[in-house]
Amino acid sequence: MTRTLFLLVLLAAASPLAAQRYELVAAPGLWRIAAEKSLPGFAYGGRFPGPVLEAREGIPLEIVFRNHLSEPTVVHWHGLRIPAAMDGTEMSQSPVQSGGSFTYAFTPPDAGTFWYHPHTNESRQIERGLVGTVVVRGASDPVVDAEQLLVFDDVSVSGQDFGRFGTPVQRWNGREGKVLLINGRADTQLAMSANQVERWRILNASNARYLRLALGGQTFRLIATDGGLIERPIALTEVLLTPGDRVDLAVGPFEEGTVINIESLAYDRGVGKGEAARYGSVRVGAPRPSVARLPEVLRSIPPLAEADAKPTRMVTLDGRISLLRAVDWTINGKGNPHDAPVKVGELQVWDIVNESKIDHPFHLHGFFFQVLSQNGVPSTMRSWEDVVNVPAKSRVRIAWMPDDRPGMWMYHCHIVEHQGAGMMAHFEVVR
Ligand SMILES: [Cu+2]
Repeated sequence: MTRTLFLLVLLAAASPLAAQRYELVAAPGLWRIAAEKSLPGFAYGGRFPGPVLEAREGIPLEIVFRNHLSEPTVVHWHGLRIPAAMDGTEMSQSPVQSGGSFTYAFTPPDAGTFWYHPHTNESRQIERGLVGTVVVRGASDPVVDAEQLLVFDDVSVSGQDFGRFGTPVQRWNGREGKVLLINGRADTQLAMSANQVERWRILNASNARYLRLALGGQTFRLIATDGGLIERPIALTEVLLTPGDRVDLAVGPFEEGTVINIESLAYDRGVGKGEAARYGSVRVGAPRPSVARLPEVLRSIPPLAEADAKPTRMVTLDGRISLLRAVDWTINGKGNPHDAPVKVGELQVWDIVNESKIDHPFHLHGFFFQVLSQNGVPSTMRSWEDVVNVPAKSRVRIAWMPDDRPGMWMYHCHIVEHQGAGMMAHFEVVR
């Protein structure tokens, strides 16, 4: 008996699998978006954006969530490949009522940059500030000199409050605001040291605004996307992030004294001019020694299917004019349809066809996919994704493998007003 107890104690002390535990409270709070401007927001952990939940690949995570809002909510773990019961949607659990709580417990299987947000009344709750990130670290993360986590967002402001919610224009275009934020603040000034290479983890948490990110024309290297590291760093001067998207960039080295604009280039997603805009800047200070080491090969991603693989399913995105509601957004001709089940272990090749005149960012819950082609043109880069832009009048072919996590899942447009207006489907993964 004593010996067994001793062994148990030893195991508990030495176990590398001890769960990382967090408490997360959603509550009303004042969101200071600029020195002179505060908005009546909703905060996770009293912060805008919410706290960064640090996690490690393969180490259990437990998040005790408490709802101190006056309305129900649920917390969705965007991009994390976890059991269906922990997905945090109204499909997988009852909403957490005001004053209630729910414990999310899961083990993040992948290193990468993920995020959490409500899956109830998304347009209002996300806009009011309910956004946070999960950084899952892995054994093969490249060595960098420093790391910054940048949450890009926009808010529509009217006086000392948010602009009106639920307008017909928002239902059509998604809700865009004129105030552009990085980490909850307008006109953010970042600092970094000359001679160093930083890893910037970037999330576009906007309801609808696309971010065609550029750093004043400077070259940076893309090293990771939604599902973690890509195969090799890719040198770029711009990268497109739809709502819900993440990228990790290796930024620098730059020379001392350089000031670089953090901006979005003009992008026409079919709803007007999509003008260029500035979010903030980064000032490069005195040089410091660098220990950064970016390998030529980050990891290998085995292909799931050839670019011309035969599709097993078609998902058609479209919209139709509604006299009552301005527009209804549809999947395969229906609002919020129930799609056919998929079987564990059976390769899925889906054609996402956008018949409408505006872009839609397609998001699949709980599973990563590879983008095989767009309009028949094979992808030049292999990566794991959970969001992909489907441009107006275009076809994007993806492949994904349902692993053994049966239950109810969903896919939807990540312009959250479109999702709320019907462009969301659920389906079952069955054994
Ligand atoms: Cu959409």
